[in-house]
Amino acid sequence: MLPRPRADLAGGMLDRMKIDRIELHELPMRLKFRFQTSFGAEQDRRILLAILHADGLEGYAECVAGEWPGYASETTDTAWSVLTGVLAPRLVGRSFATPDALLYAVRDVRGHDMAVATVEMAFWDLQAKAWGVPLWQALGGRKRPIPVGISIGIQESLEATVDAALRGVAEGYRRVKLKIAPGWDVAPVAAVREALPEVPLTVDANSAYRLADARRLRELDAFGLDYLEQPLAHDDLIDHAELQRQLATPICLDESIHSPQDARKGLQLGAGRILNVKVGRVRGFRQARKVHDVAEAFGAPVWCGGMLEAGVGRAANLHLSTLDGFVLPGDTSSASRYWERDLIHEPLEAVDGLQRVPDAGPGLGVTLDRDWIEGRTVRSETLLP
Ligand code: OSB
Ligand code: MG
Repeated sequence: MLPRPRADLAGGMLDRMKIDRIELHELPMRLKFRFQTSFGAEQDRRILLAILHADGLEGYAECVAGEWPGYASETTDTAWSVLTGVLAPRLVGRSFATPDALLYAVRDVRGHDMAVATVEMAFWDLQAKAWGVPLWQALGGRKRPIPVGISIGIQESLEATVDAALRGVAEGYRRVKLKIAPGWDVAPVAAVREALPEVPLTVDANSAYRLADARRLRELDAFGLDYLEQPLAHDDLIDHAELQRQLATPICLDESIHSPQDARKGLQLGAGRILNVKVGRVRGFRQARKVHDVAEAFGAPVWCGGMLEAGVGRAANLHLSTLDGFVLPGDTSSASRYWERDLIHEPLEAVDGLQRVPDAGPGLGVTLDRDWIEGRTVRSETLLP
């Protein structure tokens, strides 16, 4: 099929795409490691893969909801329920010219951002494929190698933590992020800093602290961290702003940011100086791009967070990371760090801490390993008009 011209560049009307059906698949995928954070541990992921069909093309997206509502209120099951019962009836059989139009059709759906993002992201992939352009180009990014770091879960010992950090740096990763929690903070940071005096080092508390812990968190100022990620409550900006006034280390907001409005309020209040952008957490690429733009207006750097994604979600993160404001290393490390085998054919492997943006065709630039997916699928549903 010939690529259609990009109508918005040509100055014409955008073609609408009619969503004929949505396929959902649930695949159990076991991580190579048990990932422990302040909110829980996970190893057995339940990957929700969505395939949108329109005009003979397929758009892919992975839902980033976890198995347990510890990081966010959504789960694989709530997303499945909202996709089948709320979103599909609004979207299947209808035509949309842009992701904005698709989002407008579900504007009365409060929350469930990860479920909404799943269809929005798949629609971007569809549209980029229809235009015959890579997703990064549709998003307005610039193709470049994407610097990535690693996120190290809470380990059983300081030695194991230092080992994991040393291994990551030996593999070329550009930043080390340690998960922390009360009782597991200054000691692992001090141990890793001693072993790696120069490495860009950060910590992520996933909301485990309270403002009353400010004195403890101030001890982290001694280690030259690039940032302290989401120390306080997921729905709090006021106390983050107070804490930021008491810290030298920049705060990076993750769980607190669900929209460009949240980004504006957080940065205006001084609740943080850096943003972690996760496309699923902010309802899709359109809002992720706006969060990026708000941060740019405030002079705040952003980076692309990870949610232990398989290949489709990892590819989406790499395309998003091509926007100019993504200046800090993201969490999109090599797929082989997480999985024995991925659900796409293309290996998404970092070399010297840099990931290539996948380019096996337009859109996301990845191809599904259909046989493997079929063999592993434990639940699937095709949503028709
Ligand atoms: O807070 O960034 C987080 C994983 C699941 C839920 C929340 C977070 C994370 C990570 C993992 O830090 C990042 C990755 O995918 O490597
Ligand atoms: Mg985080």
